[in-house]
Amino acid sequence: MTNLPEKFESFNEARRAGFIKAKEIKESGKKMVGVFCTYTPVEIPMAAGAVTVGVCGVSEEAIPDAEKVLPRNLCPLIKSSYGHAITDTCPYFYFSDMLIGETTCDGKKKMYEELAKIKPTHVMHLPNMQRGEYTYKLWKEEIKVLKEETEKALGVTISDQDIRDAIKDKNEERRLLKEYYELAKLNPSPLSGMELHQVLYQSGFKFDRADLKDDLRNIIDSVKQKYQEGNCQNNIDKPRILITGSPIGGISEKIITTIEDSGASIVAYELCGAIRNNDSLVDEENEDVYDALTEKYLSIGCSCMMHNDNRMEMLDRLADEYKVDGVIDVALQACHTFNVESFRVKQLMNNKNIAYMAIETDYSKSDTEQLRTRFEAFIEMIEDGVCVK
Ligand code: BJ8
Repeated sequence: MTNLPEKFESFNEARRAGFIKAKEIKESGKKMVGVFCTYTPVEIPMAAGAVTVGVCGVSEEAIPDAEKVLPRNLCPLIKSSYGHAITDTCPYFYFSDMLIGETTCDGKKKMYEELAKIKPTHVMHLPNMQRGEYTYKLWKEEIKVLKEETEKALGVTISDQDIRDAIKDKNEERRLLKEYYELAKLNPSPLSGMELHQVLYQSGFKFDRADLKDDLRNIIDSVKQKYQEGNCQNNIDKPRILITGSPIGGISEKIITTIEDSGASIVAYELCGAIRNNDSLVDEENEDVYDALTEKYLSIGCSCMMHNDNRMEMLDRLADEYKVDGVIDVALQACHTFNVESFRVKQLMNNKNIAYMAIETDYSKSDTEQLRTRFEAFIEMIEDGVCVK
């Protein structure tokens, strides 16, 4: 990476460095809770004094082992997560005292059944829709059940004040992450797509909460200062791209680097771990902490939800705010919900006259050159003023 503040390095290495930190955390007597999804109200395990960590698999190495149990034509994220779990090759899974799953997609639901055989696993019953009083009550009740299950699993008591403190703490992180990714609204963006992605993704592996916030503050200030000094790697002519769809932690190199090598500037990720879960805060003023958490988490716009208007509204808004020229919609192999929903995203972008392309891929590198050809053609057409539909 070019002209980066030194602090970037600590983010680039956070996931790897976190392996050792995780061991230290466990040795200090703290609990660790593994989570898979943005719908998980992490404030509950945080309120229990636990460290939360994402345990979604991001490499293909463990997939052959997973395929001894799971079908081959399943999402790579699910196979990788399960494969690392059964081969003891994910330290975060290994150190987790408890896993929290959720009834999002079918593949993950069935994987949780298998994971529960090797690790204490609580699965939250997430409604399939976001509308209606019954749905709201169900999810609120589920958050209360999660609190009780976490207390039992970790041997602690969680008070409302503990949850309130965790809400405040997590909101502070969300505000900083948002301030960071919103730097890419500048034209040209001061950040490369990989810098944008790495800080968002790797933040989840910085376990010291105060250090994380300090590092984010420093990196934001440092990027701003360099930009004001005229130090920017992008130029104003690069097409501005928004990435949306399935999580890209396992395909970041293949997607981000290949797109930017093709001459574009990635300015926004409507993805989990990025804008999708950090755009809105939990209401700190709400006297009922469970209501506050229910409102926040139930509004997340993932394709697992029926009538997923929230994602469309967010995409519509982001496309304008980030002055996007093109949208690349990424579905992981066999991710039916994002694949099906791509038609709706395409219609939305067509109506806005924004270039759109959809791809489906997995964790292997075998399609990198094929994707490169497609990205190059897409970006060239944007540069030529053609709205790709
Ligand atoms: S809130 S995106 S983290 S469910 S595992 S759905 S890619 S087939 S991860 Fe997700 Fe929560 Fe939604 Fe976000 Fe598709 Fe694969 Fe399922 Fe996946």
